[in-house]
Amino acid sequence: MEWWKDALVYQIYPRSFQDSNGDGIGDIPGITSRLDHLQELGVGAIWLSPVYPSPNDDNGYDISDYKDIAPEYGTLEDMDRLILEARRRGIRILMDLVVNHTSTRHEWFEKSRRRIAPYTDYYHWAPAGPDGSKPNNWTGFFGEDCWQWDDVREEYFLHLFARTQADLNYRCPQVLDEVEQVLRFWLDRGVAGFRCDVINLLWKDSLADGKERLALTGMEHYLSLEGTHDILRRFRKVLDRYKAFTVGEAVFVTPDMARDLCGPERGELDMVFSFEHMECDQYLIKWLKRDLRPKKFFKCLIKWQEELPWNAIYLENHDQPRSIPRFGSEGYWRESGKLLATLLLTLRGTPFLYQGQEIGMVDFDFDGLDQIDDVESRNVDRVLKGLHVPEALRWRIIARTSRDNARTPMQWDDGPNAGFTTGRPWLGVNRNFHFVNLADQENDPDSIWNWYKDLSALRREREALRRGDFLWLECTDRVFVYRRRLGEESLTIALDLSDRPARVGSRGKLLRSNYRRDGFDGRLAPWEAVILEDEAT
Ligand code: TEU
Ligand code: CA
Repeated sequence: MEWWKDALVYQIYPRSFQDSNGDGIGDIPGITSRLDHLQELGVGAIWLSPVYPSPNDDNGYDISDYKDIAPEYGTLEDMDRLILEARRRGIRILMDLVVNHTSTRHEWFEKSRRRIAPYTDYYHWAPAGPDGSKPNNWTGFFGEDCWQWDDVREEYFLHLFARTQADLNYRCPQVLDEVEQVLRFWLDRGVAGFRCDVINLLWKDSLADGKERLALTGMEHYLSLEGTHDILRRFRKVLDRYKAFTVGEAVFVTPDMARDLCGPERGELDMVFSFEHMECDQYLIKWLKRDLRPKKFFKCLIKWQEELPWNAIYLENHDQPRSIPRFGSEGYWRESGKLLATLLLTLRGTPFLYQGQEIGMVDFDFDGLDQIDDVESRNVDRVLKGLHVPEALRWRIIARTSRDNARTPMQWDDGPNAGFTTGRPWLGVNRNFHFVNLADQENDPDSIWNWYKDLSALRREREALRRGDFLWLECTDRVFVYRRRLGEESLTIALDLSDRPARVGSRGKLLRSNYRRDGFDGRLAPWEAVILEDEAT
């Protein structure tokens, strides 16, 4: 029953996880060869970022065939084997469902642009205005405008993301049928469910002009609308037959919107990824970063803990910079890495761990834009260049926020290319792999890796950590103290997110600390995290 409330989910970015054939690109046999690592960590499910055929303009989020595996990642047989081998280790597989858009190389698009039935209206097509102007004033997510002219059809098509990611038109009933077939295709092969990409954008109510905004003009025409809820309830009917699980990536959601997407009575999603806690270190948009204000961060976490019965908990994914430089401190790399692990594994909800986080991987150490692959980063650089922003500043902006920070290859050991590939890696390996790698940390009882393993086991042992209530006790500009309680079982977690010692009011039997100490007297060292067993009152 609701296995996903007890599971730790591990996200794999296949391109960067493990290469098995020396072409420099991670692949499915590579993942299968590393399943023991995940089993040791106590992982209950893997979310696989897309492995379908794709021109890779957005690394697989531009899909050209939903029912196959990209040749560089392997074959359907490799996928079947991964599902089987994972199952043998008690690990479920979640596929990435990217159905807001397809690649413009998808057969549906190729036919739609030629007005071949029934594909004619699979996408949002619109003619140019009298002066050749775009159909509306909307702006896109990737720093470019969201209408692309198609010479074949002689109309514009809508793309909220990259120019080669055309938005599907859910007003056309066949589109929904197609997606339901995709769901069944993978569920029949034994996957346990889906992570649903930008799922709250599916339904566009009209293509009318939007309100001008700094970021994303037009979003009132597609953000979490009733049409999307209807689609999700349709999907649910298919999913229920397989008892399948879904987590939706929901951009710009408020707690109210999130509840409507995943409240248990809604019959839509099981949980969502919300973004508000990832916005505590920015001015207005993600490219304008500022120092983290811990109190704002804690308050945001508290708000989402209190307002949603259950949610996905995460600090990293393939779109975000690494968490230690961002929410922790590189000066206290080990301590803050363990503190963030503690936060992730003791909040109420399903924790999602991103590959490399379990060994404290940090942002890339690239020197310039030519080492960056990400389409979003490149677009944003182009836009900034157009605004005459000098190169050094452009690089600072991109380096701090680029999605490639999270996409550098997994650091397995201190051999060539960190054990990721015997060939030339598709994206640079961080040079710190000589001292940040799994093999070393396996041999070090005090490592971040062993801390994750230990806490993951503690979470499996202590039902209060999984199913217990959440109650916050202290929240200051650096200290966060909260309690998880279920029946008689009550645990208190106290965190100091600063380079200075702190005092908290809680006492109790010390279960864990990321410092060596015997008992707890209310004093926290810099970046200390403690878990206390509350004495019965
Ligand atoms: O991301 C959607 C999204 O809105 C952002 O997280 C995005 O990465 C960017 O930060 C916007 O500024 C999802 C996927 O996770 C991402 O990898 C894809 O590129 C995107 O959808 C399109 O499929
Ligand atoms: Ca490969």
